[in-house]
Amino acid sequence: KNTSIPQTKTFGPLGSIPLLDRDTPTLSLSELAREYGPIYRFQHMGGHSIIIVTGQELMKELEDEQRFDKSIDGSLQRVRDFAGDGLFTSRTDEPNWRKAHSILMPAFSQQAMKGYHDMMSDIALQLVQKWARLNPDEAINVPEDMTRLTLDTIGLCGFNYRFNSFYREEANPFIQSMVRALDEAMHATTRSPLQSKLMVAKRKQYKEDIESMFSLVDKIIADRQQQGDQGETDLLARMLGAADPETGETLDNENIRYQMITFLIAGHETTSGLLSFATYFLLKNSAVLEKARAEAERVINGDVPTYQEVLQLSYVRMVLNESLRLWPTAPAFGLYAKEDTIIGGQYPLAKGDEIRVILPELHRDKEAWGDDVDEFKPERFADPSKIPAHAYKPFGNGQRACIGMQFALHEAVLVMGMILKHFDLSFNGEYELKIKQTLTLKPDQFTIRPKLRTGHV
Ligand code: MNH
Repeated sequence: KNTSIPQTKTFGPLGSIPLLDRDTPTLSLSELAREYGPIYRFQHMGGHSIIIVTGQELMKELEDEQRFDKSIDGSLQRVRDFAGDGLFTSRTDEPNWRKAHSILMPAFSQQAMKGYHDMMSDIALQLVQKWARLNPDEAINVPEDMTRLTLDTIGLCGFNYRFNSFYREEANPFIQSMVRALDEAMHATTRSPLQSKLMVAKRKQYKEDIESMFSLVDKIIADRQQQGDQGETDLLARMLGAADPETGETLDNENIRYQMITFLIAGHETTSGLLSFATYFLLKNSAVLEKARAEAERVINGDVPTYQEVLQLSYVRMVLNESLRLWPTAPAFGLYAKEDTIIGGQYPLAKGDEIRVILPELHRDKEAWGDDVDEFKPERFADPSKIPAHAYKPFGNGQRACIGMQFALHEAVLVMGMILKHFDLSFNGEYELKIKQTLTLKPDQFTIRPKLRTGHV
């Protein structure tokens, strides 16, 4: 027996768009799930609709790559204007997806993190030294400094380029372009094509931003090709040198440009949001903070943890996992049905139907996590065999899951361990969590007062 999928209420030609908060659309979709249940149809403008899924039973089925594949819809289609057929924005059937995937997988393995560890430590130390030299009345804007850290880390590990964000008040011009272009890509999807056409100034800025991103990245590639291999261990060196084991082909320069822009986009906002939320949760949960701090003191011998010590910070890693459960910083991903099918034993889907998995709700499925879903409890991740895998997808799914997961976690554990070892943390006055959404989520205007505990760094 087929049941039709519950449908959100509509407002004439606007579809269900008025139900969305334009600044935090994903949070609105989470709230609608509480009204309509773990699957519902959301009506966009112009008759186009998407199916929202937030429950683990349905997620189990969506994991089947025979029936479902990543979709490049709406805002991702716009991001292609500057990320092209890079890993994140390519369709699985595009030749460069498989090629880049097999060339780059080894560069993101746990083993490969040994090669990035010293570069990650270099940047982490810059953050810690800045915090150690504050005057007593000075506060730190956490998302801003975490963004400095993650951007500089991917710049250095990616292509031996120093954004030097800790030495600037304003964001680097490249990043200003990237953030504006991403913002435009997100907002353009809620405008009609005619509205977008009319915004002449925005379109001009968008074009300029894309050109400025291309020119910086193309120059870095050209410089490297000119100077030749100097023994770099960064991602660029691997992209220029490595061939696809199956075909023997290497990546062309245009695709390398798209991969670099992709790493900058995918690699910095998400990890910085993770570190910011984790800091927030630690401050909110003093027993967790104390346990994590004790681990950092026990495990880390010097000022900076070694590669091995990062692997031993297992409780810190659990804190990050739990933080990604409650506030997954990449909060949704898209799939489409490869053929007509039925999910949940009753809901028919047509070939090509678009699905969005909304993670903050999936991660709060009570059947999977228990009634205390809203509580911050890193202990949920103590035993890997007890993690409900279908209700935990912060890095996406299957072959299209995040290639940078080990990179993000190594970097985040390293810096969190250092912060815990060196500082006492407190809120800067009252703070009530407020979420800011770009393509990713962050705690908005979150400031703290770090106080150096160890003698000096
Ligand atoms: Mn990442 C894909 C989350 C860090 C590079 N990433 C994804 C997806 C999620 C995701 C979810 C799947 C999206 C989709 O299905 O449309 N990523 C994260 C999170 C963090 C993160 C939560 C940090 C925390 N990601 C990183 C880092 C890098 C990176 C760091 C690179 C240095 N991510 C990628 C790339 C893809 C991706 C590249 C696309 C992989 C593919 O489809 O082959």
